[in-house]
Amino acid sequence: MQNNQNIYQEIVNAKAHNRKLLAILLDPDKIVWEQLELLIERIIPSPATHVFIGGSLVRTNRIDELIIRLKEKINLPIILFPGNPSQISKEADGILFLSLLSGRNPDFLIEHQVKAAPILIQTKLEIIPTAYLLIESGTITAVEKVSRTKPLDRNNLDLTLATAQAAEMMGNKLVYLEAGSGAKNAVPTEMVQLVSKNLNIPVIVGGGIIAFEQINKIYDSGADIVVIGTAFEKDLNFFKTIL
Ligand code: 1GP
Repeated sequence: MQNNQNIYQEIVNAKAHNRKLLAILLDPDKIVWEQLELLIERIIPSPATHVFIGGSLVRTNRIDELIIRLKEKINLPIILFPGNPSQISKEADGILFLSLLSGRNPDFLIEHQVKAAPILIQTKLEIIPTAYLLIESGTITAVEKVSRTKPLDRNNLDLTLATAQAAEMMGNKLVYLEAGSGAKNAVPTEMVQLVSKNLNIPVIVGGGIIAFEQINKIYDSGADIVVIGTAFEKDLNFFKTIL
């Protein structure tokens, strides 16, 4: 399988050519192992350009195994999207090295990162510093509970923009606007538009995106990567249907 040495550069190139990217998010705890072959068969013809692996809390110790199985058949970069350092796997190609900048909990601003650094230094993972901004979405999400942080007000565009701008100035290479897995309301398109327009770094948008039109609207608003988790998890034919 391909050796993904330059995941971030590929994302930047895609942005430069207005080529939109799509990540399928797999939560290792929610994998139905008996259906893994089917899951893989559905990912291969899908429009996915990346596979993200992670969750707010992951209990299984089968992350390595999952990635090895995926890599046997899927020729896409596999990127960790971890809720904490226990979800690091050397089998992946890269990691979103997240800072939860919408919140003020030091564990998610620096503590987890300090714990992760000595582990990551021993891997070949491509490390992509990513500002993670949780946006209020109508209900309390798992990220909010686990991180014990408040999301940004979905109507406060100025504060979200200032947070995203600070994230870029701090050297983050991506901004992830997150409504939360299974969110009732996705990130507002006006917010995506404002942040994308004012930043140079690529913007990822995820949480509560369940329809084809919604994906297109978010791309049209300037998002570079859309993340689909729950919709595909609930219906392995999701991409078949929307195509
Ligand atoms: C969650 O943004 C991702 O971290 C994906 O959300 O599960 O709602 O697609 P969904």
